[in-house]
Amino acid sequence: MDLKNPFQTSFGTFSTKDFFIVEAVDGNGNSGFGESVAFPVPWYTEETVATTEHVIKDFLLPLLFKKSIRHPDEISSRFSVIRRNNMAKAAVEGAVWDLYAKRQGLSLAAALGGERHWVESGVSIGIQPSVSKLLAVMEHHLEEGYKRIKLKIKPGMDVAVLREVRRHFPDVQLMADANSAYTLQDVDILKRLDEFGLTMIEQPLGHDDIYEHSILQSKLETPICLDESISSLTDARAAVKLGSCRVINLKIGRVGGLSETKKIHDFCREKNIPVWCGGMLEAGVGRAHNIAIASLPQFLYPGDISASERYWRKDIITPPVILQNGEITIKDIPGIGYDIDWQALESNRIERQVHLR
Ligand code: OSB
Ligand code: MG
Repeated sequence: MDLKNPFQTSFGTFSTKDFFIVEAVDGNGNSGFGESVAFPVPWYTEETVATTEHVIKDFLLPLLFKKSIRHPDEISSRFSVIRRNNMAKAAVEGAVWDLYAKRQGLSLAAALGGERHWVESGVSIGIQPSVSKLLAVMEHHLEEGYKRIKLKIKPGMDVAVLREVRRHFPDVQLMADANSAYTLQDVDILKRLDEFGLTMIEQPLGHDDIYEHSILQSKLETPICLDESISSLTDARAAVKLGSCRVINLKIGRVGGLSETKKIHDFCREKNIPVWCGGMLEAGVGRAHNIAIASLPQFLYPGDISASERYWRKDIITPPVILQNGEITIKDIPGIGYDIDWQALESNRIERQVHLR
């Protein structure tokens, strides 16, 4: 699917999104849907669209079909013999979770233990060609009602940009995401960000680092939020124990599915670490899964869960995700809460595969 506008991060620019929609079908005419979130190039983490396909087809589906399951929580332990490949695992597990919720007559949010009836929405803004363009984009999204703004930063596009942004928008809930663009050598630059009152700075250092973030956090007032570095409950435990972050961005795909996301959520709740739901430029199915998980109680900051129209001219779900006063309502209907818009899906689909049990 073509993005409305290119999205630029410190590691690269995206203009399209390629993904799989996984449909899990039972014998009674019920269908559950999942969406893969890996990008075509392994810039963010090591997975790609192609590795997702290989791992799902050659390893995960044979494991899933080996014997029956009683609950979707069993899938992540069944898949644990396959190392990592978390986004591939999450796409399959997500489809089964949706199917399970529909069979139970529960919304996916309720099936996951969600308590909220709406989630607060934030927006992530890519690196812009100029500060004036950035201010205009921010203004536009604030008018739409978004409750918090996240700006992508990188060396050379940080202190001066944020100073201008703060001058124009002194009160907005603001944060910055570096996607691993800095090293500990940059500590002086990163300390200068403290004056802007950011709610947090996301993933300043190595994509796989936990230790150096603990050194950096001890030198910053701004809370560090980890994204790329947290791929499991084990990582979350290490990061919290070491003081590497004060907030965690939870992405279902990055940690291998909804069951692992719930475990990290529950651990963070016990440790008083706020979490929020990150985004991977999802189309509607992935977006609906994000909305459902964000209904859990420890999701304490607005997520990167914006309306369908933030990225898509026409989403593949109906109705599209919409914003009301900066919030998204969680629908009390079975499953993900949205129907597939088959016409929209077909107009973007380039292949189809059938795997029978
Ligand atoms: O680091 O959160 C990230 C987009 C692509 C890759 C990584 C990230 C992002 C975003 C956008 O920040 C989140 C979204 O709106 O889906
Ligand atoms: Mg991030």
